Amino acid sequence: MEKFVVRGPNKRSCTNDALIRSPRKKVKLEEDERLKEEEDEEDEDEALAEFSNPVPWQKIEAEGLDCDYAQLFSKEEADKLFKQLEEEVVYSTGEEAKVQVFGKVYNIPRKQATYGDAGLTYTYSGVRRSACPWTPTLKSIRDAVTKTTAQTFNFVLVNRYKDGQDHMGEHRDDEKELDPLCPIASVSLGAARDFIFRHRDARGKQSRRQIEPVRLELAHGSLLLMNPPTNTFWYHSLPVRKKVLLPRINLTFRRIILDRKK
Ligand SMILES: O=C(O)CCC(=O)C(=O)O
Repeated sequence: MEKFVVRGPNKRSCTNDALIRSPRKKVKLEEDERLKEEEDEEDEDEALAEFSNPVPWQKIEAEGLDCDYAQLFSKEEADKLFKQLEEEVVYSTGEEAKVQVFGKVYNIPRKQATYGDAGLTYTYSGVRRSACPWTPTLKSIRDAVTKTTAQTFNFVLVNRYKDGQDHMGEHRDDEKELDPLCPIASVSLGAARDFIFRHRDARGKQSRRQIEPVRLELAHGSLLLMNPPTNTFWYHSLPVRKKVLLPRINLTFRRIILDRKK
């Protein structure tokens, strides 16, 4: 997929330069230039190999919705990552494990943790959260996502669902501190769960329009990219699924703007 390909900067030098030099120097310069061009081509091939699509991507599109979905990790890799995260991630407790919705405080129906670059905070559902330092596994998953997407991330929200009773209500990831140009990269490990997008104009009984929801199943080891402007127009949720008996961990990698005026 072309959008995941990163090409190195165009390093070709200006050919006019050679015209004002002596013929011997000119030949030497041309030789240097040819070697450099060959090197540049090699760099470009490496960049292509590194960032070109290693997995079959599936495009998911609707009005104002632009997502890419792929299997990022094999079953063996995903099993190992899940196990490592179970050992490394420390989830919030007490006040930090609550959210505020329309002024009311609720326990969140899952476990949550936030990791990222030093000093970062992220406020959502009325609660401000600080980033814990990256664990080795979160860092390596972040790097795998960056390698595949050519996007950088400085924060991750970890959600752990003990089984299908744990869930996440409809919301948009549209907080002001998120870089609006950066996709949100969602990595799923563990039990497969349904994930539903609903257009903002098609919610509730009073909805203005009839737009079909978009439903996906997020598989073990998968990566879902929610590209802009998806989070402007579409809410998403992870509904209760009583038949799901196994745990799931979801990581949403985000880019927080560093110098946003408060
Ligand atoms: O667990 C999931 O897949 C949903 C996560 C999510 O919606 C979020 O982190 O905003």
